[in-house]
Amino acid sequence: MTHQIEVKVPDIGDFIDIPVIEVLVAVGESVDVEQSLVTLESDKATMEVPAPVSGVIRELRVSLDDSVSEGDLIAIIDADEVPASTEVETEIPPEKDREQPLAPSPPQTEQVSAAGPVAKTARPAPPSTGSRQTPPVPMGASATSPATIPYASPAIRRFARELGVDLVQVKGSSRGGRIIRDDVTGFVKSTLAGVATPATGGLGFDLPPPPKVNFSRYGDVELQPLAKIQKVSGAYLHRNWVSIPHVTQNDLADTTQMEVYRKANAARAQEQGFKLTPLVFLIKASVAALQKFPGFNASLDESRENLVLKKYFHIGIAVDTPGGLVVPVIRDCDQKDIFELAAELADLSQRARDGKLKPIEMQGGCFSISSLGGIGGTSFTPIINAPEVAILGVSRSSMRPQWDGETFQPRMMLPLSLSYDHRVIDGANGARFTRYLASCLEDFENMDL
Ligand code: CAO
Repeated sequence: MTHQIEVKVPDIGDFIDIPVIEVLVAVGESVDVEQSLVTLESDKATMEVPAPVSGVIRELRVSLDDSVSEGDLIAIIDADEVPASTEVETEIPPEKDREQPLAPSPPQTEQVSAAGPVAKTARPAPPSTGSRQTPPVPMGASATSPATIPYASPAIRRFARELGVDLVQVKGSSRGGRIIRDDVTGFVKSTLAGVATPATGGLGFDLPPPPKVNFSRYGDVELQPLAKIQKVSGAYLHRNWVSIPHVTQNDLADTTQMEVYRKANAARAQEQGFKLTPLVFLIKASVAALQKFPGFNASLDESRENLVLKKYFHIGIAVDTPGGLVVPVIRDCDQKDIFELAAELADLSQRARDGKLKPIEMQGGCFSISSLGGIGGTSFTPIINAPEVAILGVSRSSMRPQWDGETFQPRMMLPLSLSYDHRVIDGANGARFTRYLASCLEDFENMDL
Protein backbone atom coordinates (compact mmCIF):
# COMPACT_ATOMS: atom_id res chain seq x y z
CA MET A 1 0.00 0.00 0.00
CA THR A 2 1.35 3.46 -0.91
CA HIS A 3 0.31 6.61 0.90
CA GLN A 4 1.10 9.74 -1.00
CA ILE A 5 1.79 12.78 1.12
CA GLU A 6 1.95 16.29 -0.31
CA VAL A 7 4.53 18.48 1.39
CA LYS A 8 3.79 22.17 1.17
CA VAL A 9 5.63 25.32 2.20
CA PRO A 10 4.64 25.94 5.82
CA ASP A 11 3.76 29.28 7.40
CA ILE A 12 6.84 31.41 6.78
CA GLY A 13 5.55 34.68 8.12
CA ASP A 14 4.88 37.56 5.78
CA PHE A 15 7.39 36.41 3.20
CA ILE A 16 6.40 35.57 -0.34
CA ASP A 17 8.46 34.44 -3.29
CA ILE A 18 11.29 33.06 -1.17
CA PRO A 19 14.07 31.56 -3.29
CA VAL A 20 14.83 27.87 -3.00
CA ILE A 21 18.59 27.84 -2.38
CA GLU A 22 19.03 24.11 -1.83
CA VAL A 23 17.18 21.05 -3.01
CA LEU A 24 18.45 18.41 -0.63
CA VAL A 25 16.73 15.31 -1.98
CA ALA A 26 16.13 13.68 -5.33
CA VAL A 27 13.22 11.74 -6.79
CA GLY A 28 13.46 8.10 -5.70
CA GLU A 29 15.48 8.93 -2.59
CA SER A 30 14.44 7.57 0.81
CA VAL A 31 13.89 10.20 3.46
CA ASP A 32 13.47 10.03 7.21
CA VAL A 33 10.83 11.97 9.06
CA GLU A 34 12.17 15.50 9.80
CA GLN A 35 14.88 15.16 7.16
CA SER A 36 15.26 18.46 5.34
CA LEU A 37 13.91 18.53 1.82
CA VAL A 38 14.71 22.05 0.67
CA THR A 39 16.28 25.19 2.06
CA LEU A 40 14.61 28.55 1.56
CA GLU A 41 16.47 31.80 2.05
CA SER A 42 14.83 35.15 2.58
CA ASP A 43 16.84 38.30 3.04
CA LYS A 44 16.39 37.76 6.77
CA ALA A 45 16.77 34.05 7.38
CA THR A 46 17.46 30.62 6.04
CA MET A 47 14.92 27.91 6.75
CA GLU A 48 14.73 24.25 5.97
CA VAL A 49 11.51 22.46 5.19
CA PRO A 50 11.50 18.97 6.71
CA ALA A 51 9.75 15.81 5.58
CA PRO A 52 6.64 15.28 7.71
CA VAL A 53 6.87 11.51 7.16
CA SER A 54 9.47 8.95 6.21
CA GLY A 55 9.22 7.39 2.79
CA VAL A 56 10.44 7.79 -0.77
CA ILE A 57 10.39 11.02 -2.78
CA ARG A 58 7.88 10.43 -5.55
CA GLU A 59 7.84 13.89 -7.11
CA LEU A 60 9.76 17.10 -6.59
CA ARG A 61 7.81 20.18 -7.55
CA VAL A 62 10.52 22.77 -6.94
CA SER A 63 13.93 23.35 -8.42
CA LEU A 64 16.89 25.44 -7.42
CA ASP A 65 16.22 29.17 -7.62
CA ASP A 66 12.45 28.76 -7.83
CA SER A 67 10.55 31.19 -5.66
CA VAL A 68 7.92 29.81 -3.32
CA SER A 69 5.31 31.10 -0.89
CA GLU A 70 3.25 29.54 1.88
CA GLY A 71 1.14 26.65 0.63
CA ASP A 72 3.16 25.95 -2.52
CA LEU A 73 3.71 22.27 -3.21
CA ILE A 74 7.29 21.15 -2.63
CA ALA A 75 7.20 17.39 -3.00
CA ILE A 76 5.08 14.29 -2.92
CA ILE A 77 6.32 11.47 -0.70
CA ASP A 78 5.32 7.83 -0.89
CA ALA A 79 5.02 7.47 2.87
CA ASP A 80 6.05 4.39 4.79
CA GLU A 81 3.17 5.02 7.17
CA VAL A 82 0.25 7.43 7.28
CA PRO A 83 0.93 10.14 9.82
CA ALA A 84 -1.68 10.43 12.56
CA SER A 85 -2.58 13.97 11.48
CA THR A 86 -3.62 13.12 7.93
CA GLU A 87 -7.29 13.01 7.15
CA VAL A 88 -7.48 11.00 3.96
CA GLU A 89 -5.85 7.71 3.25
CA THR A 90 -5.19 6.66 -0.30
CA GLU A 91 -4.20 3.30 -1.52
CA ILE A 92 -2.50 2.98 -4.87
CA PRO A 93 -2.16 -0.45 -6.43
CA PRO A 94 1.45 -1.46 -6.85
CA GLU A 95 0.89 -2.08 -10.58
CA LYS A 96 -0.19 1.49 -11.13
CA ASP A 97 2.67 2.64 -9.01
CA ARG A 98 5.06 0.82 -11.30
CA GLU A 99 3.43 2.04 -14.50
CA GLN A 100 3.32 5.71 -13.64
CA PRO A 101 5.82 6.30 -10.90
CA LEU A 102 6.09 10.03 -11.57
CA ALA A 103 2.49 10.84 -12.35
CA PRO A 104 0.15 10.29 -9.45
CA SER A 105 -3.31 11.67 -10.05
CA PRO A 106 -3.88 14.71 -7.84
CA PRO A 107 -7.05 13.53 -6.04
CA GLN A 108 -5.20 10.50 -4.74
CA THR A 109 -2.79 12.48 -2.66
CA GLU A 110 -3.03 13.47 0.96
CA GLN A 111 -2.08 16.97 2.00
CA VAL A 112 0.33 17.52 4.82
CA SER A 113 2.00 20.81 5.48
CA ALA A 114 5.49 20.43 6.80
CA ALA A 115 5.59 21.06 10.51
CA GLY A 116 7.38 24.33 9.99
CA PRO A 117 10.86 25.61 9.46
CA VAL A 118 13.40 24.03 11.72
CA ALA A 119 16.29 25.97 13.06
CA LYS A 120 18.53 22.98 13.47
CA THR A 121 18.89 20.45 10.72
CA ALA A 122 17.73 16.91 11.18
CA ARG A 123 20.44 14.36 10.54
CA PRO A 124 20.20 13.34 6.90
CA ALA A 125 19.89 9.74 5.83
CA PRO A 126 23.03 8.20 4.42
CA PRO A 127 23.18 8.41 0.66
CA SER A 128 21.67 5.45 -1.08
CA THR A 129 21.05 5.32 -4.77
CA GLY A 130 19.52 8.79 -4.58
CA SER A 131 21.58 11.84 -5.27
CA ARG A 132 22.14 14.92 -3.18
CA GLN A 133 22.70 18.24 -4.75
CA THR A 134 25.45 20.54 -3.75
CA PRO A 135 24.36 23.88 -2.35
CA PRO A 136 23.55 26.39 -5.03
CA VAL A 137 26.12 29.08 -4.65
CA PRO A 138 24.01 32.01 -5.74
CA MET A 139 25.17 34.15 -8.59
CA GLY A 140 26.96 31.79 -10.90
CA ALA A 141 27.75 28.51 -9.27
CA SER A 142 28.98 25.72 -11.42
CA ALA A 143 26.84 22.65 -11.76
CA THR A 144 27.92 19.45 -10.09
CA SER A 145 27.30 16.07 -11.62
CA PRO A 146 25.56 13.46 -9.43
CA ALA A 147 28.73 11.39 -9.46
CA THR A 148 30.58 14.11 -7.58
CA ILE A 149 27.83 15.23 -5.25
CA PRO A 150 29.26 15.46 -1.74
CA TYR A 151 27.55 13.84 1.21
CA ALA A 152 27.01 16.47 3.89
CA SER A 153 24.19 17.84 5.99
CA PRO A 154 22.53 21.14 5.03
CA ALA A 155 24.15 22.85 8.01
CA ILE A 156 27.59 21.75 6.86
CA ARG A 157 26.82 22.82 3.31
CA ARG A 158 25.78 26.24 4.57
CA PHE A 159 28.92 26.44 6.72
CA ALA A 160 31.04 25.53 3.69
CA ARG A 161 29.23 28.08 1.53
CA GLU A 162 29.87 30.85 4.05
CA LEU A 163 33.57 29.99 3.95
CA GLY A 164 33.55 29.76 0.16
CA VAL A 165 34.55 26.07 0.29
CA ASP A 166 33.59 23.81 -2.61
CA LEU A 167 32.55 20.59 -0.85
CA VAL A 168 33.45 18.51 -3.88
CA GLN A 169 37.06 19.02 -2.84
CA VAL A 170 36.55 17.97 0.77
CA LYS A 171 37.04 14.36 1.89
CA GLY A 172 34.43 13.22 4.41
CA SER A 173 35.80 11.48 7.51
CA SER A 174 32.54 10.33 9.06
CA ARG A 175 30.62 7.12 8.42
CA GLY A 176 29.94 6.48 4.77
CA GLY A 177 32.21 9.36 3.79
CA ARG A 178 29.91 12.01 5.28
CA ILE A 179 31.58 15.41 5.52
CA ILE A 180 31.56 16.92 8.99
CA ARG A 181 32.48 20.37 10.27
CA ASP A 182 36.04 19.34 11.15
CA ASP A 183 36.58 18.18 7.57
CA VAL A 184 35.61 21.62 6.28
CA THR A 185 37.74 23.54 8.76
CA GLY A 186 40.61 21.11 8.15
CA PHE A 187 40.31 21.73 4.42
CA VAL A 188 40.38 25.49 4.92
CA LYS A 189 43.46 25.26 7.14
CA SER A 190 45.31 23.02 4.72
CA THR A 191 44.36 25.22 1.78
CA LEU A 192 45.64 28.27 3.58
CA ALA A 193 48.82 26.40 4.38
CA GLY A 194 49.17 25.49 0.72
CA VAL A 195 48.71 21.77 1.35
CA ALA A 196 45.47 21.03 -0.44
CA THR A 197 45.41 20.35 -4.10
CA PRO A 198 41.93 21.16 -5.33
CA ALA A 199 40.41 18.32 -7.30
CA THR A 200 38.07 20.27 -9.52
CA GLY A 201 38.38 23.84 -10.58
CA GLY A 202 39.20 25.14 -7.11
CA LEU A 203 41.21 28.24 -6.55
CA GLY A 204 43.81 26.67 -4.28
CA PHE A 205 45.83 29.76 -3.44
CA ASP A 206 49.07 28.94 -1.78
CA LEU A 207 48.89 31.69 0.81
CA PRO A 208 50.11 31.86 4.39
CA PRO A 209 47.31 32.08 6.97
CA PRO A 210 46.47 35.56 8.22
CA PRO A 211 48.51 36.48 11.30
CA LYS A 212 46.92 35.68 14.64
CA VAL A 213 47.17 38.83 16.71
CA ASN A 214 46.06 39.51 20.26
CA PHE A 215 45.08 43.14 19.68
CA SER A 216 44.31 43.77 23.34
CA ARG A 217 48.03 43.58 24.04
CA TYR A 218 48.30 46.98 22.36
CA GLY A 219 45.24 48.75 23.84
CA ASP A 220 41.50 48.49 24.52
CA VAL A 221 39.45 46.65 21.91
CA GLU A 222 35.83 45.65 21.44
CA LEU A 223 34.46 42.71 19.46
CA GLN A 224 31.73 43.64 17.00
CA PRO A 225 30.10 40.78 15.07
CA LEU A 226 29.58 41.36 11.36
CA ALA A 227 25.97 41.97 10.30
CA LYS A 228 24.24 39.09 8.54
CA ILE A 229 24.23 40.90 5.19
CA GLN A 230 27.96 41.57 5.56
CA LYS A 231 28.65 37.90 6.25
CA VAL A 232 26.56 36.70 3.32
CA SER A 233 27.65 39.34 0.83
CA GLY A 234 31.26 39.15 2.06
CA ALA A 235 31.53 35.53 0.96
CA TYR A 236 30.16 36.35 -2.49
CA LEU A 237 32.32 39.46 -2.89
CA HIS A 238 35.36 37.41 -1.94
CA ARG A 239 34.46 34.67 -4.42
CA ASN A 240 33.80 37.17 -7.19
CA TRP A 241 37.01 39.04 -6.51
CA VAL A 242 39.24 35.97 -6.56
CA SER A 243 37.46 34.01 -9.28
CA ILE A 244 36.84 36.72 -11.91
CA PRO A 245 39.78 38.42 -13.62
CA HIS A 246 38.78 42.06 -13.14
CA VAL A 247 39.99 44.99 -15.17
CA THR A 248 38.78 48.49 -14.32
CA GLN A 249 38.53 51.05 -17.09
CA ASN A 250 38.33 54.69 -15.97
CA ASP A 251 36.90 57.56 -17.96
CA LEU A 252 35.38 61.00 -17.45
CA ALA A 253 32.06 62.17 -18.86
CA ASP A 254 31.44 65.85 -19.46
CA THR A 255 28.05 66.30 -17.76
CA THR A 256 27.96 70.10 -17.84
CA GLN A 257 24.88 70.27 -20.11
CA MET A 258 23.23 67.27 -18.49
CA GLU A 259 23.54 68.96 -15.10
CA VAL A 260 21.78 72.08 -16.44
CA TYR A 261 18.91 69.89 -17.66
CA ARG A 262 18.82 67.84 -14.43
CA LYS A 263 18.66 70.94 -12.23
CA ALA A 264 15.95 72.44 -14.46
CA ASN A 265 13.83 69.32 -13.86
CA ALA A 266 14.73 68.80 -10.21
CA ALA A 267 11.67 70.70 -8.94
CA ARG A 268 9.31 68.50 -10.97
CA ALA A 269 10.74 65.43 -9.28
CA GLN A 270 10.70 67.11 -5.88
CA GLU A 271 6.96 67.82 -6.28
CA GLN A 272 6.42 64.10 -6.79
CA GLY A 273 8.38 63.29 -3.63
CA PHE A 274 11.73 62.08 -4.98
CA LYS A 275 15.10 63.43 -6.15
CA LEU A 276 16.39 63.55 -9.71
CA THR A 277 20.05 62.62 -9.24
CA PRO A 278 22.69 61.84 -11.91
CA LEU A 279 22.10 58.14 -11.22
CA VAL A 280 18.97 57.88 -13.38
CA PHE A 281 20.84 59.38 -16.34
CA LEU A 282 23.56 56.80 -15.71
CA ILE A 283 20.97 54.02 -15.77
CA LYS A 284 19.73 55.28 -19.14
CA ALA A 285 23.26 55.63 -20.51
CA SER A 286 24.08 52.12 -19.28
CA VAL A 287 21.05 50.71 -21.09
CA ALA A 288 22.12 52.49 -24.29
CA ALA A 289 25.64 51.07 -23.95
CA LEU A 290 24.33 47.56 -23.21
CA GLN A 291 22.16 47.77 -26.32
CA LYS A 292 25.15 48.79 -28.43
CA PHE A 293 27.48 46.19 -26.83
CA PRO A 294 25.33 43.08 -26.16
CA GLY A 295 28.33 41.14 -24.85
CA PHE A 296 28.12 43.24 -21.68
CA ASN A 297 24.45 42.32 -21.16
CA ALA A 298 25.41 38.68 -20.74
CA SER A 299 26.50 35.91 -18.41
CA LEU A 300 28.79 32.94 -18.90
CA ASP A 301 26.80 29.71 -18.80
CA GLU A 302 27.74 26.90 -16.45
CA SER A 303 30.08 25.28 -18.98
CA ARG A 304 31.86 28.65 -19.27
CA GLU A 305 31.93 28.04 -23.01
CA ASN A 306 28.89 30.10 -24.01
CA LEU A 307 27.58 33.55 -23.33
CA VAL A 308 23.92 33.91 -22.41
CA LEU A 309 22.91 37.16 -24.10
CA LYS A 310 19.98 38.85 -22.38
CA LYS A 311 17.30 40.71 -24.28
CA TYR A 312 16.05 42.54 -21.20
CA PHE A 313 17.64 45.41 -19.31
CA HIS A 314 17.38 44.93 -15.55
CA ILE A 315 19.87 47.13 -13.70
CA GLY A 316 21.07 46.44 -10.15
CA ILE A 317 21.82 49.43 -7.95
CA ALA A 318 24.18 49.03 -4.99
CA VAL A 319 22.53 50.56 -1.93
CA ASP A 320 24.35 51.32 1.28
CA THR A 321 22.18 50.22 4.24
CA PRO A 322 22.84 50.13 7.99
CA GLY A 323 23.14 46.31 7.72
CA GLY A 324 25.50 46.35 4.74
CA LEU A 325 25.43 46.48 0.97
CA VAL A 326 22.37 45.22 -0.94
CA VAL A 327 21.66 45.38 -4.67
CA PRO A 328 17.98 45.80 -5.60
CA VAL A 329 17.20 45.48 -9.27
CA ILE A 330 15.18 47.93 -11.37
CA ARG A 331 13.53 45.92 -14.11
CA ASP A 332 13.04 46.90 -17.76
CA CYS A 333 14.98 50.14 -17.51
CA ASP A 334 14.74 50.55 -21.29
CA GLN A 335 10.99 51.01 -20.92
CA LYS A 336 11.02 53.59 -18.10
CA ASP A 337 11.70 57.33 -18.26
CA ILE A 338 14.05 59.09 -15.86
CA PHE A 339 11.18 60.17 -13.57
CA GLU A 340 9.84 56.62 -13.31
CA LEU A 341 13.35 55.37 -12.64
CA ALA A 342 13.92 58.05 -9.99
CA ALA A 343 10.64 57.17 -8.25
CA GLU A 344 11.46 53.46 -8.28
CA LEU A 345 15.02 54.08 -7.10
CA ALA A 346 13.75 56.15 -4.16
CA ASP A 347 11.26 53.44 -3.21
CA LEU A 348 13.73 50.56 -3.55
CA SER A 349 16.56 52.29 -1.71
CA GLN A 350 14.25 53.30 1.15
CA ARG A 351 12.91 49.77 1.50
CA ALA A 352 16.46 48.40 1.26
CA ARG A 353 17.45 50.59 4.20
CA ASP A 354 14.35 49.48 6.14
CA GLY A 355 15.19 45.82 5.41
CA LYS A 356 11.91 45.38 3.56
CA LEU A 357 13.08 44.24 0.13
CA LYS A 358 11.63 41.00 -1.17
CA PRO A 359 14.21 38.46 -2.37
CA ILE A 360 12.81 38.62 -5.90
CA GLU A 361 13.60 42.35 -5.97
CA MET A 362 17.30 41.52 -5.67
CA GLN A 363 17.37 38.96 -8.46
CA GLY A 364 17.63 38.95 -12.23
CA GLY A 365 20.01 41.87 -12.73
CA CYS A 366 21.98 42.17 -15.99
CA PHE A 367 24.45 44.89 -15.02
CA SER A 368 25.05 46.80 -11.80
CA ILE A 369 25.83 50.38 -10.90
CA SER A 370 27.60 51.31 -7.70
CA SER A 371 27.37 55.06 -7.19
CA LEU A 372 29.47 56.74 -4.53
CA GLY A 373 28.80 60.11 -6.16
CA GLY A 374 26.74 61.30 -3.20
CA ILE A 375 29.73 60.71 -0.93
CA GLY A 376 32.90 61.60 -2.86
CA GLY A 377 36.03 60.16 -4.39
CA THR A 378 37.56 60.26 -7.83
CA SER A 379 37.60 56.57 -8.81
CA PHE A 380 37.39 53.08 -7.32
CA THR A 381 37.31 49.44 -8.40
CA PRO A 382 33.80 47.99 -8.09
CA ILE A 383 33.58 44.20 -7.74
CA ILE A 384 31.61 42.43 -10.47
CA ASN A 385 28.29 41.05 -9.26
CA ALA A 386 28.48 37.52 -10.75
CA PRO A 387 26.97 36.15 -12.91
CA GLU A 388 27.01 39.60 -14.49
CA VAL A 389 30.13 40.45 -16.47
CA ALA A 390 30.50 44.14 -15.76
CA ILE A 391 29.69 46.79 -13.17
CA LEU A 392 29.86 50.56 -13.36
CA GLY A 393 31.35 52.50 -10.48
CA VAL A 394 30.49 56.20 -10.29
CA SER A 395 32.39 58.80 -8.28
CA ARG A 396 31.59 62.43 -7.52
CA SER A 397 31.53 64.87 -10.41
CA SER A 398 33.52 68.06 -10.07
CA MET A 399 34.34 71.14 -12.08
CA ARG A 400 37.64 70.54 -13.91
CA PRO A 401 39.53 72.54 -16.53
CA GLN A 402 39.18 70.99 -19.99
CA TRP A 403 41.28 72.09 -22.95
CA ASP A 404 39.04 73.02 -25.91
CA GLY A 405 41.95 73.43 -28.34
CA GLU A 406 42.48 77.07 -27.50
CA THR A 407 41.84 77.53 -23.85
CA PHE A 408 40.83 75.75 -20.67
CA GLN A 409 37.09 75.64 -20.00
CA PRO A 410 35.46 74.79 -16.67
CA ARG A 411 33.44 71.59 -17.24
CA MET A 412 31.50 69.34 -14.84
CA MET A 413 33.32 66.02 -15.19
CA LEU A 414 31.81 62.78 -13.89
CA PRO A 415 34.28 59.93 -13.13
CA LEU A 416 33.27 56.49 -14.37
CA SER A 417 35.00 53.22 -13.39
CA LEU A 418 33.88 50.17 -15.30
CA SER A 419 35.06 46.79 -13.97
CA TYR A 420 34.64 44.00 -16.48
CA ASP A 421 35.30 40.27 -16.65
CA HIS A 422 38.39 39.92 -18.83
CA ARG A 423 37.46 36.33 -19.73
CA VAL A 424 34.49 37.71 -21.63
CA ILE A 425 35.40 41.27 -22.53
CA ASP A 426 38.68 42.43 -23.97
CA GLY A 427 40.35 45.68 -23.06
CA ALA A 428 39.48 47.50 -26.27
CA ASN A 429 35.79 46.78 -25.84
CA GLY A 430 35.99 47.75 -22.18
CA ALA A 431 37.32 51.14 -23.27
CA ARG A 432 34.75 51.44 -26.11
CA PHE A 433 31.85 50.62 -23.81
CA THR A 434 32.94 53.13 -21.18
CA ARG A 435 33.59 55.84 -23.75
CA TYR A 436 30.22 55.20 -25.41
CA LEU A 437 28.47 55.36 -22.04
CA ALA A 438 30.23 58.68 -21.33
CA SER A 439 29.30 60.02 -24.77
CA CYS A 440 25.62 59.20 -24.08
CA LEU A 441 25.77 61.40 -20.99
CA GLU A 442 27.54 64.11 -22.98
CA ASP A 443 24.87 63.98 -25.72
CA PHE A 444 22.12 63.25 -23.23
CA GLU A 445 19.46 64.83 -25.48
CA ASN A 446 19.85 61.91 -27.88
CA MET A 447 19.10 59.43 -25.14
CA ASP A 448 15.62 58.01 -24.68
CA LEU A 449 15.04 59.85 -21.37
N1 CAO B 1 28.35 63.59 -8.56
C1 CAO B 1 27.95 64.64 -7.84
N2 CAO B 1 26.85 64.62 -7.06
C2 CAO B 1 26.17 63.48 -6.98
C3 CAO B 1 26.53 62.35 -7.70
C4 CAO B 1 27.68 62.44 -8.52
N3 CAO B 1 28.10 61.38 -9.22
N4 CAO B 1 25.66 61.38 -7.42
C5 CAO B 1 24.77 61.87 -6.55
N5 CAO B 1 25.08 63.15 -6.29
C6 CAO B 1 24.38 64.05 -5.40
C7 CAO B 1 22.89 63.93 -5.61
O1 CAO B 1 22.44 64.75 -6.66
C8 CAO B 1 22.40 64.36 -4.26
O2 CAO B 1 22.47 65.77 -4.20
P1 CAO B 1 21.35 66.63 -3.44
O3 CAO B 1 21.25 66.08 -2.06
O4 CAO B 1 21.86 68.01 -3.54
O5 CAO B 1 20.10 66.39 -4.21
C9 CAO B 1 23.43 63.82 -3.30
O6 CAO B 1 24.60 63.61 -4.07
C10 CAO B 1 23.05 62.52 -2.62
O7 CAO B 1 22.62 61.59 -3.58
P2 CAO B 1 22.07 60.17 -3.10
O8 CAO B 1 23.21 59.31 -2.73
O9 CAO B 1 21.05 60.37 -2.06
O10 CAO B 1 21.29 59.62 -4.37
P3 CAO B 1 21.79 58.78 -5.59
O11 CAO B 1 20.61 58.68 -6.48
O12 CAO B 1 23.03 59.32 -6.18
O13 CAO B 1 22.15 57.35 -4.97
C11 CAO B 1 21.88 55.33 -3.77
C12 CAO B 1 21.19 56.52 -4.41
C13 CAO B 1 20.83 54.50 -3.10
C14 CAO B 1 22.61 54.52 -4.79
C15 CAO B 1 22.91 55.86 -2.78
O14 CAO B 1 22.26 56.57 -1.76
C16 CAO B 1 23.77 54.82 -2.15
O15 CAO B 1 23.37 54.03 -1.29
N6 CAO B 1 25.05 54.82 -2.55
C17 CAO B 1 26.05 53.93 -1.98
C18 CAO B 1 26.35 52.77 -2.92
C19 CAO B 1 27.51 51.98 -2.37
O16 CAO B 1 27.67 51.78 -1.18
N7 CAO B 1 28.37 51.52 -3.28
C20 CAO B 1 29.56 50.89 -2.92
C21 CAO B 1 29.42 49.45 -3.09
S1 CAO B 1 30.93 48.61 -2.98
O17 CAO B 1 31.28 48.37 -4.54
